[in-house]
Amino acid sequence: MRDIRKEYELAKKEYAKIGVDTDKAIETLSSIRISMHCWQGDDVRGFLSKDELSGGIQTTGNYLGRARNVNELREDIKEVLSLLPGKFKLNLHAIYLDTDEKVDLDKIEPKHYASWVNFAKENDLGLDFNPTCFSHPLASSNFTLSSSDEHIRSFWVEHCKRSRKIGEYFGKELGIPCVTNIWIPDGMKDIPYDRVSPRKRLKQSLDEILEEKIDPKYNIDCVESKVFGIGLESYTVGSNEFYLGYATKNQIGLTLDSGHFHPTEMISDKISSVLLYVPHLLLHVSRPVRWDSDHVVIFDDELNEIARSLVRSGLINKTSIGLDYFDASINRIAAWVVGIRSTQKALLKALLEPTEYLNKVEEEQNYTERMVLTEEMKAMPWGIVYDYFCFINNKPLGQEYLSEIKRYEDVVLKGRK
Ligand code: RNT
Ligand code: ZN
Repeated sequence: MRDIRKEYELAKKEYAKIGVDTDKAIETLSSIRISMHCWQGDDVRGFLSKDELSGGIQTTGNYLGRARNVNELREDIKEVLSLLPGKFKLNLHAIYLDTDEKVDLDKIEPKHYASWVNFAKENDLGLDFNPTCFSHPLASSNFTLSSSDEHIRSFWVEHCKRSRKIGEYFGKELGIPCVTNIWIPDGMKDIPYDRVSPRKRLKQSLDEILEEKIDPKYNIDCVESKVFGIGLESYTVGSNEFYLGYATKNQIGLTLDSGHFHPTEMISDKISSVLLYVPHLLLHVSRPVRWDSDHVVIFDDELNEIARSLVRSGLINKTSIGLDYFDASINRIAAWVVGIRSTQKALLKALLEPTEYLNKVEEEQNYTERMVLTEEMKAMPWGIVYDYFCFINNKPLGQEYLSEIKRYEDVVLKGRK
């Protein structure tokens, strides 16, 4: 049997030697609400219609136990939360509305999401929101906010306007700002002739959507770029340059998704640049494997680099951290738990650096000490500090949660045929 308190005391002493306060790192980690994406639980299907997932994104796999309705999804989310230390937000898409009414996306209202607010209150969660501009008959042309068809364009403008109001409602109800993120799939499979007109229309649509001022105390607007989607390989209307310019000019938030750049291009090095120009950053932490494949987030180099960028630059307060992946080939509860715990570990590891000291060392151009320290820090006992964080929150240590996930699979998930 491990004596985790004793292990922690030893780790704490080791960190004290390099001037790091482990208690403080745990306290900071506890204050970061990672946003858990609801769509991992049901392969991005939602409850609006039976329409297939579209828009250039794809879930692969058919592991048993997909949540088929709002109750099952909530049951799963609660199961995940029971295995995680810390506080969270829940990230909803518009298609996860909970109502008996037959409402289309241009008619959604706060009341259709009221039960999620209750759920959030019961489970001490903040809420984030996303208009769903895909998996819908009016998105079948692969043009939404940039459509040349005025009927289609205005439908999506209305949907996005209403989405912001739902975000505002969440923020007011919960006292935690809602981040409302606009991502659209708009683009072309083959080479466009006219690259500018769709972008002009997207700009116009965003101007209309954002016309009503909403207090960022309640709702923070973000826009998410992409390099390409499946079946949309040749042209993406909402490119990085498009949204970086738009967010800077209009002083709204920018979303960086780790899967939305060229395969060797990392988002970690973009954080400190873009936050000089936009007031808020939303990260969609994902894991691209050769393309925007949305694999489960793991404790890899880029995840660590993202966490370091945030912590070292002191920019964590201007950043929201959301997860964005959808793997249907493994137990979905495990997929969530692994991604969230890995993200917490990366943040903690970064919080356990002697940041001020290393900044000074670097300023003095003492690159030898910088190298020695950053290398030696890699083998510091940060894992014990994470275990202790789990321990004081009464949550499973290490892989202990696997047996509970197996039990849940047997008792609950297997019954979902
Ligand atoms: C798609 C974007 C977008 C979606 C979610 C479901 O490439 O990453 O954020 O994954 O909104
Ligand atoms: Zn994303």
